[in-house]
Amino acid sequence: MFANLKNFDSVIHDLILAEKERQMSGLELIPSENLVSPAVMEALASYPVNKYAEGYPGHRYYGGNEVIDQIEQLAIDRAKELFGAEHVNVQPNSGSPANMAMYQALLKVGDKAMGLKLTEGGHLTHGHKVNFSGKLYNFVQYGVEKETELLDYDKIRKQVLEEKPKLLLSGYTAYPRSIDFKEFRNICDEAGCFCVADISHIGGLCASGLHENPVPYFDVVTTTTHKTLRGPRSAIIMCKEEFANKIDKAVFPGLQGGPHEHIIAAKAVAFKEALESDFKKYSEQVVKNAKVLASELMNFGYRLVTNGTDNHLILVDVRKSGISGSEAESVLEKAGIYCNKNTIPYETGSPWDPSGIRIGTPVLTTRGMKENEMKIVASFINSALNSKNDETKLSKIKNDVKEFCKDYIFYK
Ligand code: DSN
Repeated sequence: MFANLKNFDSVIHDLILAEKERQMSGLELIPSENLVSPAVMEALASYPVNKYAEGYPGHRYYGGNEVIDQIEQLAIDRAKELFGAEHVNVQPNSGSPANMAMYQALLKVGDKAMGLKLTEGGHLTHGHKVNFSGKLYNFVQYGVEKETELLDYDKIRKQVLEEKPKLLLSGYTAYPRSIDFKEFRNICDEAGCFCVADISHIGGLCASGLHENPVPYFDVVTTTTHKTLRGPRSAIIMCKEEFANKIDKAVFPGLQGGPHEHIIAAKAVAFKEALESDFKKYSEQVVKNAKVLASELMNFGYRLVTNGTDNHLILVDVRKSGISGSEAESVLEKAGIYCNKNTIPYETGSPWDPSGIRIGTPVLTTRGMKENEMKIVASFINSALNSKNDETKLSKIKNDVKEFCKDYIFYK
């Protein structure tokens, strides 16, 4: 594989293979990552990469798009079927531009919108002041409850009715519990505002029925395609027909230029995979694995935000175990276990040195691991965190992790 690359640029070739080796010999627990299938990988490195196709199927600013149109239309049709969407735009290059296009379609600069605070599970593009969303729009943030670390829908309703935003955003990046999308729809109906969601993290779970799917009854829903959905690094926007024109115009010409059609082809392949019955089994296993990993960690004495999980992700409050989130991330990395430091609700640290780590099960489940393996993974995590000052022990754990991973090599 990669013979031409090896011949022409052995440095990049070797680095690419070193990254593959890292992925296969360690435990990737970052919940926003996954492993694409070889079929998706092949579509990614393929001929549509060469084509300019500004516009949409049947309406392009360049000639020679008769094949590209078929690829993009298949991606659209499959995404519609997968999520029960009236309209889908498959061109956004990633999650942030998808959200940018959604806001551009529905809001004017300066309009009021509401999203969950970053430190309590929201995303930068959900209104944080350092991000375009917080700079261009008047974002008011809602939070989770201090005691339960859960959303309180009555409080959110009250805040929405007081603030009167033009748009209410739900869907999060670090909320380990199910979201009551029906309740969000009711709140938006009462308040008369746009009802939108960013389901980037739980997209695959929504598609396979493991989480309530807001797409059929929300105004606009964005999702990345590379997390639980297990597709290429990219995004889509789904909406009701009445918003279709505004969304399409916001993506192109409003924000992006030529769509990345090789990635759109890979998205179409991923959607075909997600429409198959195996994907539902995969999603079920993702959730089962997360529940077992969460309960094993609690058995070891770790405090989890909300004391568990309903989805694919777990937030561990590691400060209670005498270590900060950034230290924990780096100690685990030395043991070949990859996670990300993360703020927890009512954070007392900073985003650079927060109290938590965020872990999840999409990658390990793709590699074929099940409940028993999660028990072993929890014990690797616990041993590594307990060996934080012992480089020799951490390097031994890294070797043990590598041995363990040999039975779960996804890319041969
Ligand atoms: N960076 C993604 C995540 O890790 O959740 C969200 O954009």
